[in-house]
Amino acid sequence: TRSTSSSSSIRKEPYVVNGATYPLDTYSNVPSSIMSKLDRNLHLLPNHPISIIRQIIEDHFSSYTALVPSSAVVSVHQNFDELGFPPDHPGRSLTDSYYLNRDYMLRTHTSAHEVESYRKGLNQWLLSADVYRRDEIDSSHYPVFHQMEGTHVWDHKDLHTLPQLNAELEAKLANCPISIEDNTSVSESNPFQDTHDPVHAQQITQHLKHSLNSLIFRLFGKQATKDGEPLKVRWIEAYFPFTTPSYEVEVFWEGEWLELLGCGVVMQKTLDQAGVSNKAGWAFGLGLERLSMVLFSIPDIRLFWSTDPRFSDQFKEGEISTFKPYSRYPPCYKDMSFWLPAPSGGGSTTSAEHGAAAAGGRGTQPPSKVKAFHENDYCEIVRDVAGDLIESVTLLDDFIHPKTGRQSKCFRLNYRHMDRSLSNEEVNELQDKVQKRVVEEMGIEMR
Ligand code: FA5
Ligand code: MG
Repeated sequence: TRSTSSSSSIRKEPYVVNGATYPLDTYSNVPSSIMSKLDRNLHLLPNHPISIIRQIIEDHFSSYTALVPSSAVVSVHQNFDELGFPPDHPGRSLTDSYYLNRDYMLRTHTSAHEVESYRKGLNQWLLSADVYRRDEIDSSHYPVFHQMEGTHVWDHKDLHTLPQLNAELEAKLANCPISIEDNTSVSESNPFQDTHDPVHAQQITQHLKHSLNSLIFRLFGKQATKDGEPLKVRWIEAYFPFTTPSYEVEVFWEGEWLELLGCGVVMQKTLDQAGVSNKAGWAFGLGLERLSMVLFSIPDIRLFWSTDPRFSDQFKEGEISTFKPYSRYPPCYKDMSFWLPAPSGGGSTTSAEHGAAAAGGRGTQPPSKVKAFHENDYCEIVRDVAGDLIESVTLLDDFIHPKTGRQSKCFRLNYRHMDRSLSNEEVNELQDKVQKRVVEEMGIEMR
């Protein structure tokens, strides 16, 4: 019989984190390569770009309490249930998230700490942490990244101060050289909440937008004009189970729109769970790597994990500087073609985005014996074998045999060492290991 997840066949010992033991079950799917990232804390490392950006944001929102959670392990309840994620939300699936077991997981977003933070009675807080998602492999995706959550809530009796606060923020933004496009509107699909006075909801939304625009101004101020053109930022409508209305903010960078953050007016249900029903306000969650890559011109997300002094010596606390690339060692690619196992229903999806609407039929049930092929499972094995030596995995060919109906795929695995040249023998050895494991664990057949 085949194992029901990609790593339970390999792992025999329960997970131990901060002295707590998490017994394995059919959900357990965190490989040791990921477990080893739990104590890296790049967001707290002095002179690291992720930490520099964190500090600048904390400095900008100086009246907000900066929180750091103790561990990346949260309950499924904290990460999803408490925030109103429906049982069949795609983010919950074993192909998209890391589970220690059916009850505990590695947080997929810093929002997992919203309710406990509101429960502390804080009205303005920031919280930075490492977050974990199973994902594809390329220059902007890594299974561990860092987010910062920020919120500002008010006691209902203090909401009357909002017009004054908004006026102050507007004055500060008056000479902002950034082009901010906002065509969002409040509509049936992105409504105010029934329990909110629409005037207050509007003022909270304004405060959210002004606060984040002023943060963007602070971060991008020096590069506000690129090649004579003002930097372009846009607000778009979004959906999250725990906010409404909801938005995302994107910046136009290197020819495309790059998503920086998600945000919205906090669902009253979320505040009720924390025992602070008398409050209302907003929350955002931003990607610290996304901001750092743009602000420091860092071309590859794996560089953040490098311990090469040619990387780490380039950055200094409080300063946004331009990364000077050092010569990279040559890449080496190998292709792998295989037949997929016969399908058994279940299907596959691709989105781990936390705004995604629920997709049918993919709850937290452990998968059936013959699992549908999912690219994230494949990439995970590649990463477990090759670690940071794998630069990208790209689909070259997807083919269905006209007679047998069997499906085959061909992937190109691009290997590169950050600090030296890889030999062909070394890469062949890695490729062989990957091949062996995917045959054993995914039931596929090499062509
Ligand atoms: C969330 O994670 C929500 N928790 C954000 C939120 C918080 C909404 C509070 C409302 C209120 P999302 O999955 O879109 O949403 O991720 C938020 C940000 O994290 C993205 O905008 C992006 O900057 C960053 N991010 C998401 N996925 C990745 C990834 N694979 N690699 C690097 N950064 C990522
Ligand atoms: Mg998003």
